[in-house]
Formats: sequence, C-alpha cells, structure tokens
Amino acid sequence: MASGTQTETAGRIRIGSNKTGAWLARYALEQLPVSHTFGIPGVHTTELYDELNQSEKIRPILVTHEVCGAFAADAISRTGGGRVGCLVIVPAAGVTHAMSGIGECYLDGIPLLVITGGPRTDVPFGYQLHEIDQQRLVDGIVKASWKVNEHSEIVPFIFEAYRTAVTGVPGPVLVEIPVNLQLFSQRVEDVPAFAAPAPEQPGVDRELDAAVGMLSAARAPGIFVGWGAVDVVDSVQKIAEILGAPVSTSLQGLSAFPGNHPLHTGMGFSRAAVPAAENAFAKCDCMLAIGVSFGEIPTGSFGCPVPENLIHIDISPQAIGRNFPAKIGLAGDSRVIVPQLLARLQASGAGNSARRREVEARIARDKSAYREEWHAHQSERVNPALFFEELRTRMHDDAIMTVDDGNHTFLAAELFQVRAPRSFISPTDFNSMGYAVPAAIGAKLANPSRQVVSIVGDGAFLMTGLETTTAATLGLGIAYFVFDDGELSQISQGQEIPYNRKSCTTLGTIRIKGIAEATGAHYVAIENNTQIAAGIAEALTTAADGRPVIVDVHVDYSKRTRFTRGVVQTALKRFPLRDRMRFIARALVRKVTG
Ligand SMILES: Cc1ncc(C[n+]2csc(CCOP(=O)(O)OP(=O)(O)O)c2C)c(N)n1
Ligand SMILES: [Mg+2]
Repeated sequence: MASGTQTETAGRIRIGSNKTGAWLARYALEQLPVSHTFGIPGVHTTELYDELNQSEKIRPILVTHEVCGAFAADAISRTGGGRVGCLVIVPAAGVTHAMSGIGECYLDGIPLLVITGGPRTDVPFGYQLHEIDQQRLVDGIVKASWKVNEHSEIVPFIFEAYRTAVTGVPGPVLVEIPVNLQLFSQRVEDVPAFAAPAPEQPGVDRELDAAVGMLSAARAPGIFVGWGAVDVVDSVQKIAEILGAPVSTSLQGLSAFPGNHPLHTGMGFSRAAVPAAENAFAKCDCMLAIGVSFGEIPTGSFGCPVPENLIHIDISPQAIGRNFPAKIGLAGDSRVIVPQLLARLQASGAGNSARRREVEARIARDKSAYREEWHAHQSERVNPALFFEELRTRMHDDAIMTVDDGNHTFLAAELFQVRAPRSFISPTDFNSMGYAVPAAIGAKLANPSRQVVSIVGDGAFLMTGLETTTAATLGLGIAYFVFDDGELSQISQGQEIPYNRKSCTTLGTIRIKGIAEATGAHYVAIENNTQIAAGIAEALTTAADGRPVIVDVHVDYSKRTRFTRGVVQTALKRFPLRDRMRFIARALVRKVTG
C-alpha cells in the first residue's frame, strides 16, 4: 500500500487527493503479487522508478539488458509460488530488447506483466524519443496490451492486464503509461479495489466418467505430463500408481513428475526419448495427457506413437487434439480437473498392482542400462552422466535448475534427475538462447533459501553471461555451470552428418575465467572426470555463501543424446523423397571428398 489514508467502500478505495500517474502505477503493482520488477530506467520511466524505489513491497532490480530482465521476470512467475514477473522498461528500445523474453513467456504459457513508459501525449510534437506504436510492435507475442490515456485508467488497466496474464492460458501483457501521466498529478477521488480472478470450474462430469472407464479398460495405459500439470504432481502420482502406468514428461514439464519415482520414465516417448520412456510407451493403448500440448521437442519432432484412446486435459481448448486426435478432451485448469479425475478413479476401485510391478521393473532395468552405457563412454574430458550424477547427490531435492537451449539442455533432460515441482525451468517453445543465466537470478530472488544452479552452453553464455554481474552485486549465490565445448553444439551436431561441414557454429576462443573476474563471480574449472566432485563441491559451497560462481566445465559432447539422434531420423523421414535422396547423396559425396 502506498498510503495509509485510504478507506474502502463497495469495491472502490477512496484517495481524494492529487496523485501522479507513477504513484497510481506503483499503487496498482503493490496490490498484485509482484515482489520485484526488472529493467533499465530511462527518461520515460524515472518517475516510476523513483516511486518503486520507495516501495516496501516491491524491489526494482537493475539488469544489464532488458532481455535479461524479461528472463529473470519469467523465472519469478515460474518459481515464485504465485507471484507474477514484472518488467518496467523504456518504450521501443527497451521493449524490442525484451521481446525474446516476452515471446518465451508467450509460447511457454507464463504470465508476465510488462509496464513501459511512452512518449508524451500532451505536446504537439512528433519524432519524440522512442516514439513507436508499441501495441503493434508486440501484437504477436502478448495476450493483450493497453495504452493508458488518462490517470483514471492506470489502476484498472494494470489490474485488467494482470487478470488477463494469469487466467486461461497464462501469458504476457503490456501496459504503456505515457511519461506525462507518470510525471504530472491530477485529482483522484478513488480507485478500484483489486479482486483476484475466480478459479475456473469446469462442468465435465460425463467426460470424467468416460475417462475413468477408458483408463480402467486399458491394457497398457500411459501418462504424459507437461508444465500444465506442475501443480498437480501429487494427484498425478496417485493416478499413475493406481493404474500402474508409466509417466513421461515434456521438456518444460520435466518437474511435473518426480524423476526418482519408479514410474517415471523420462522426457517424451518417441525414438528421441531415453529407452525407459520409448519402451514403456511402445505398446501404450490409452494415454492420459495432462497440461501438455504435444509440441515439437517432447514428441521428438512429432514422431511419437500416440494411441487412438487419448484423453487430453489442457487449459487451452486449441491444444486439445491439435497434433494428435483426442477421444476425450477436457478443457480446463488441471488443478480443478485432475483431483476430480483421481477421486473418481479411486471410487471406481480401479487398480493394477501386478502391472505396476512389471512396469516399474522394466523402467528400472532400462534406466540402469542407459546409465551403464554412459558410464562406459570414455573421454579425457568431463563425462556428462558422471557430472549430472554428482551434481544430483550434492543438490537438495528442492534445488532449482535453470537451463538454456542447446545440447546441454537435452543432456540435462536425459541424465539429471529432477525431483520437485517447478524446480527445473527451460526456454522451451520460443526456444530462446540466453535464458539460463538471468532466469537463475529471478529464481534465486524468488527463492533465496533454495539452491539455484544453472546449466548453460558456452554460446548461450556469450549472449547473457555478463548478467552474472547483477548476481554478484545482489549477493546471489548461484552456481553457473558453463558447458564449454567451443561450439554451438546442438546445431553443429545437426550439421555434421547431412553437411559434413560446420558453418558458423564454431565459437571463437573465450576465456571464461576472464568473465568471472570481470563480473565478480568466483571461478572454478572442471577439466576431467577426476575433478568433478571437488569442482561441484567448491561451487556449491561458495554459492551458499552468497556469491555467484562460474564453473568452466570442459564437457565431452562426443556421445550424442537420444534426443538428437532421434529427431534427426524422424525429421529426415518426413522429407519429400527427392529431397531426402539429395541430402543423403550430398552427405555421401562429402564423406568421400571431405
Ligand atoms: C536466440 C537463438 N539463436 C539461435 C538459436 C539456435 N540454436 C539452438 S541451440 C543452439 C546452440 C547453442 O549453443 P551453446 O549455447 O554453446 O549450447 P550447446 O548446444 O553447445 O550445449 C543454437 C545456435 C536459438 N535457439 N536461439
Ligand atoms: Mg556450446
């Protein structure tokens, strides 16, 4: 609250004095679950920053680049226990810089509140600084946007923007407040009281019974969960146990089922999945999909076998049956639907403990064989499987991991065991590199008592790694593990076979130690397997003391992930025959000629 003199009547708060637009914006943000804002001030936002600086509820955070602000704010929404990430940025250049992060929230279904300044609306001049139609600019990557015209609109627009961001499929919203409104005051009689959006209640009785019937009749039921199931993990676990059904997750939803549960299989279930997942779902005759859109990554480029008997629960009616037809579609909030489904399943007396034992035994065998395959992989450099196993033993169950986009992401997905809901976050469908370093800052600010680690490729680290300076300034103990292979590996691996050439995927030489020195982070190097344990221990101990650490991991990338091998095969198969032949012929010729 920005003032102690207000009284509330009939959903309105009485103000009865002159207020600036900046005061009103701060007031509105303070009513919402906003704990931090991120951005870089400019002449169009200094008044608002001055207000936020006086807030006891909100802490404005200076970042080095607005895209980092957007990724950090995104992590607040993903890990902040109901909080919403918020950007306060300058118009035009601040917004375009932030757009990769806004787009990530848009495609990943993450709420984000973007507040921007705007050019003056009370002067007759054109060609003002940062003057651009921002609503048009962001149209394809926000759920909605508002441009404020007068003081009385500021509070209701911000409340409406927040409600839009968090209801239905969550996503980003933008509110532009022209600088003159922020700076100048006007008499304000009252403002609306904030009302949180009511939880959605689906009327799906008949479909729930049909779903129970279909699941009970299945010979080999399977469960596929995404980020949309991240808040119903307990219910999903019980459903899986009753049915004796294997559970696979999407990439974004890796934390939607505990990796140490015996029914957990891995990411996806196509040939691009780990063997435990591929085998467990090979004969699946009824799939329960919850909060997952069957996007490109977890389906291994849409190459997974989805049974006809698909029960699809998702907040987005558009996602249901979009890529694979659903026999039963339940559009709505999984937090409402899934506990109801569980209750009916329990009441129906369904259960198959023999199947459960069988399924669990097979998963355990497959997981152990895959682990052994990785252990047998010899290298002078760091074996990723040994690295992730050691990291797991030293991380608390509720520790948060942020990842970037690259080969390291899929290694983490295949080799690291994620245990707690919302403890693994990734830039998934917008797939924007540069996410992991700033996202870890948002995650740590939202969860100061939890360990936060980041797995980031060297290419991605070059994009946003300097944001480590913000972690150092704020005393945030984050361990950044930079997978240093000298390449944009996820792409260079894809170039290897078809092109037999690497075009623009080899990085220049970077001295990561220099970046650590420049930003004030502690530096650790892990050059081979014998240094893994001590290196991770040093990193986590230093981080626990409130200092960021950059760990230069000389990782070995010579063994391909199942994901990379699988998607290459699937994608090639879907090429028109003529082009497939052209690709294969070119690869063969280049193999001979070099
Ligand atoms: C902003 C952006 N640019 C380019 C890409 C394409 N891309 C996807 S993964 C990848 C390689 C990332 O390299 P690095 O960060 O070193 O990770 P590695 O694959 O080596 O683990 C690239 C270039 C992308 N996803 N996002
Ligand atoms: Mg790399």
